[in-house]
Amino acid sequence: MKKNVETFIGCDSGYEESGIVLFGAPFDSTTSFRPGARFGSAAIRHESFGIETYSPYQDKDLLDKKVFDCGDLELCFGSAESALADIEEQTRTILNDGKLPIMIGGEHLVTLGAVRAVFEKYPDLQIVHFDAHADLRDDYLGVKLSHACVLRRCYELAGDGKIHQFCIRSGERDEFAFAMEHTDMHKFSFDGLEEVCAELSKNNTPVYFTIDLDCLDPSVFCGTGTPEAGGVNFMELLSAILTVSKTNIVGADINELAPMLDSSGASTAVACKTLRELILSINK
Ligand SMILES: [Mn+2]
Repeated sequence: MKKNVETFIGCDSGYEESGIVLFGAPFDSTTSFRPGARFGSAAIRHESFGIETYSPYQDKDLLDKKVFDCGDLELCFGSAESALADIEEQTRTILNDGKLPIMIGGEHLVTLGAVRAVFEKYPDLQIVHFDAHADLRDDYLGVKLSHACVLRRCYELAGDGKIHQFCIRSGERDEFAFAMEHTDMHKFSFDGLEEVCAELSKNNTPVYFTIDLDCLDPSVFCGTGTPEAGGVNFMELLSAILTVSKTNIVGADINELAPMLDSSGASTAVACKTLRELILSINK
């Protein structure tokens, strides 16, 4: 007899033997528009049984990899700082055990907790960021710890020119001005990604890879808090993930699925497939 414990499909190896560790960060307390991302990680795990473990794109199978899924963290909904501290601690533990963390959000602020721990281990860290939104506000309604500010907080750790942003098509004028000075922003598409990743690979630079699923067009992925027209399609995202996978990824996340906002379930299925391809693409 075995316990009936739900993991992402094909990710039920033991902790010791696994190179990749999945965990959920079900937090959405700073969502500005439509909440629900706190249910993202559980929905991805549950609905993953609707997809295959095998990827015909990569000719790889999750059953051939050792991946441990430790479920969702129990995060304090009222306190962003407390939730981030728990995410940071979890990420630090996984890294110290020589494993690669992949976090399933949650809203995008959760990325900051993981990046804090990854940056501590890899001070020369660079970040590859897919998103519709710049997320570079200094504060949002006076609050510094908001999903709208998450890359600005990451910038304060990583420094000038270390954050590579793609598909960005929404933000305040000030955020785009800030990006001109301080980040490597590529608007609307993945143009320039090959060159950025070639440069990162050349120097074996440690990379944290954060995918806000709202980089996808709402016609592909509408189950999200702040959908933004004019996004990329799934095959473009897949191709971009495979490009980033050639770099030295040391941590990753996918975030901003709010499953209840798409009653068809298609957005959750898209998130599951994206996560499968991300896991399979990482050579660990
Ligand atoms: Mn976004």
